[in-house]
Amino acid sequence: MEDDYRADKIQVLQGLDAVRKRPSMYIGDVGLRGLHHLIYEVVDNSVDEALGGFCTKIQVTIHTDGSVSVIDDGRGIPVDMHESLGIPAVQVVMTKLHAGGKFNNNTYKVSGGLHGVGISVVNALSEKLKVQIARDGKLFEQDYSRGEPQNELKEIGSTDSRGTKITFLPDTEIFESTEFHFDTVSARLRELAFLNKSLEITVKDERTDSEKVYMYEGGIRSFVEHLNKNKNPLHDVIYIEKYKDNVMIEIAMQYNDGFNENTYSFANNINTIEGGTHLTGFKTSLTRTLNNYSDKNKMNDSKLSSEDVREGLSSVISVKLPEPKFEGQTKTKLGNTEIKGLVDSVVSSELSTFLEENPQVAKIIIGKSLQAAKAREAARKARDLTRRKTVFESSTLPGKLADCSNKDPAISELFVVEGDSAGGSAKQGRNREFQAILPLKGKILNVEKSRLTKLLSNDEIVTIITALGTGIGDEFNIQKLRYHKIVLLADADVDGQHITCLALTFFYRYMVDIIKEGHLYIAQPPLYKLKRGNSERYVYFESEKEAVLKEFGSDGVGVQRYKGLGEMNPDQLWETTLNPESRMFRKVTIEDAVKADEIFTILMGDQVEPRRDFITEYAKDVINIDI
Ligand code: 0RA
Repeated sequence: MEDDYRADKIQVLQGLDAVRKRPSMYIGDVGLRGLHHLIYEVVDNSVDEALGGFCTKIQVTIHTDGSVSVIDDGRGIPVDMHESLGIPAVQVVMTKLHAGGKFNNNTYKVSGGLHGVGISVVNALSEKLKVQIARDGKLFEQDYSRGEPQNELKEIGSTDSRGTKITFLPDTEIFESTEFHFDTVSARLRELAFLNKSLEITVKDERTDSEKVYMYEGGIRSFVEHLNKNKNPLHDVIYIEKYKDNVMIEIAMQYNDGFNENTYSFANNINTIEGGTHLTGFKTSLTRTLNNYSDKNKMNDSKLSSEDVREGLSSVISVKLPEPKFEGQTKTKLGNTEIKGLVDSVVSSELSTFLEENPQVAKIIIGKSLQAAKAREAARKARDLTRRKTVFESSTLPGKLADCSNKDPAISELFVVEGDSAGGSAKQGRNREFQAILPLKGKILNVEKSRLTKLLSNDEIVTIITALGTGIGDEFNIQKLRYHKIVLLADADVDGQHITCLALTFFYRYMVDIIKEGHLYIAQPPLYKLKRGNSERYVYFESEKEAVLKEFGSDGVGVQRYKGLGEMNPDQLWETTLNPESRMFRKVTIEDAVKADEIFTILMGDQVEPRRDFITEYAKDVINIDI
């Protein structure tokens, strides 16, 4: 106890110099991710107010000067004097690391969670920050710059509302870029609205005059409906909500007629991408509960596996607990051991009650799982019959693969190239020391519509898997990956985008770890070559073209438009697309897995309407979406 007390004291007294010296220690990095983290950090404090029942609305605005404001209708940050420090409490919150925790004894603090470091970190990393507080009938205001107060907290008027408004301008001395992305911000805010039912979150972008309002009475039930929006759900969403041992447990689940599992887990509103004890508890319990039910009702004689019961399942697991421990490489794995048993017991009792009370839904779910079990068994038999060693383990690499000579995966690159002719150019143009080329014929199979069994009978797919070396399905092993950069290279036209999208679907569905570990890239071949006299310039984006034309002057400029990769000779392909010094790659991330899944489903699924709407809306840049 005494030690805790001392630690607290030390934390409160720590200033912000450390934050400006080593920002990445506090916000992860100083790239786009870290930049956006500033907004989330401020919003998390408002969400904490909402979790305590004091706040119902949060409004986030991106202003034209690049600053952002976050307004909430919570209690307002306290303004009374801090006893020992002799400054207003708000100034403590703004200038001392971890100060928030001292006052705010909400049970589930979200701020202070992942990188959770408190508003003071945002203050330290902002060129300017203004805090405005409405509290006790009065309005207060104070300004800061790079963490330093620029004036004393002033009372500037009276009001009958309450809340906090924080406006900050990220520091260009710290961040690589200070331009916020509306889509990134609004995706996270929508997620927060799903996770905190009835909380209204508005996001505005004054640069483009756009606005979105998110408010879900159904909370994660609405989240699951959203996940299944473009699929064919088999029943109404099943929802479990239970408060036990100081932990709030919420689960929403719904099966659809597809084959993919779509599970999202959260702890204190943080997306636990690496899973953890809450997810394990849920999976274990789901398998056991469904097996118990089907045994009891004599619905099958063989056991359903954990995979069987999750085929076609969309689900969201959200827990809120007092002291979350985050582990794993990206600190997104919930480590609290007591949570596994807790979730397990809650799901067991609630779900078995649900099944007893809704036998017709139970029948659908068990039937669906049984089908999955049969398909899996058939696939296993087929595999065992045709080969002792799987195709993927065999040492023969596909004939079409022009492998690189270096065998070190860390420096090896695999280019998956659309079409034999472009493949030919790429083979000649590459650096064969570390660049391998795999040309693919036509379109690869639409994996959204196929089960693994069918996938394995498709030549192009098998070729990719063999070249990668990882195997697939139960046998997938990322340790065996032969190239740490896998680069999709297709024409910059609609067909090319379609092929890229198909390939992304394949990786997303069957080798998601390759994306998660950052091994997948999309190459961006140039759209034009502009030439004047001896100067040449490749142009990769439509928006760049005008500027280059201006620079070159209007007359005597040759404009060559590349319609396909095949139009480039091997040297040009090297120079524009393969050469690490000059090429343009886009790393594929799962920044927004919900959105990625939506896109894949719309583009690949069997519902025609949403696909047409989507393509009409995004026709120009179907794959230019943050995935
Ligand atoms: C400390 C204590 C209290 C509220 C807050 C901080 C608070 C912080 C932020 C940040 C953004 N919005 C906020 N709203 C509240 C509780 C003080 C009390 O008991 O009234």
